[in-house]
Amino acid sequence: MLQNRIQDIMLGHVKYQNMRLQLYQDDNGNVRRTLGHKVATLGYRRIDDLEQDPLFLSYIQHPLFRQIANYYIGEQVSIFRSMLMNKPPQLSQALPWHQDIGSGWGIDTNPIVTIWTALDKATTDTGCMQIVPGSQQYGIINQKHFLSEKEEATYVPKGSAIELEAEAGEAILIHNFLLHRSGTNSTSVSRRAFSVTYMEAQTQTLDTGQTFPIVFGKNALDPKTVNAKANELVEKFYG
Ligand SMILES: O=C(O)CCC(=O)C(=O)O
Repeated sequence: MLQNRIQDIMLGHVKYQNMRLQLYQDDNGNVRRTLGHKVATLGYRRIDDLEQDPLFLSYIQHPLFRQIANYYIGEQVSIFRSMLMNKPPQLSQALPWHQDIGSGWGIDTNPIVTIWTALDKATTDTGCMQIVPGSQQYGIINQKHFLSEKEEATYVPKGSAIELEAEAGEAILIHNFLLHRSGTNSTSVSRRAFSVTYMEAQTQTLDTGQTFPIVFGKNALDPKTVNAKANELVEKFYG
């Protein structure tokens, strides 16, 4: 169902106000961002704000994910992002080694819970995620997002990375400090994944003090009534 729904969203058959989309535009990896759906194509790189879709929201609120979020975070839980990461055939690009930390994203806490779900089979050839096992134990390597070349040599020594291949529908729990990257897709099929970062609901943006959509606890979004995202949350792109 999520495979069909994301296809409908990419093709514009299902639309939401205030959903941010990124198109692959050229071979140099330049992306074009749009607010709201503008182009019908399966070539999107990334689509954010999927919690506005009732089906994706129901998945975000899966009872198992609630247990995980309650255990690591507490009762009141928001999401920093809920996004499609797509590596369509021909168009994909590699994503360099990085950690997903608060300051790099412009927020005042360091989330530690990301749940990444393969919407298609993810293999080495389609550009699955790669990780350095245990690297979350380094803590925050730098206050940005991506590693410098020197940091990469230190923290990702040769032979330390593994490929995280996954079947469609398999979900992977990732600590946000875990070093991860993904390669390119050399096949003729797409590699779509859905990534959601859960965090304490009081988390705010560093510049404007905005909070984020609540998914568990008081005032949590409800798939029956989920509506457009607040303008303030889409005016500037965080993360
Ligand atoms: O799906 C990918 O290729 C990378 C995803 C990622 O970096 C994330 O979910 O934080």
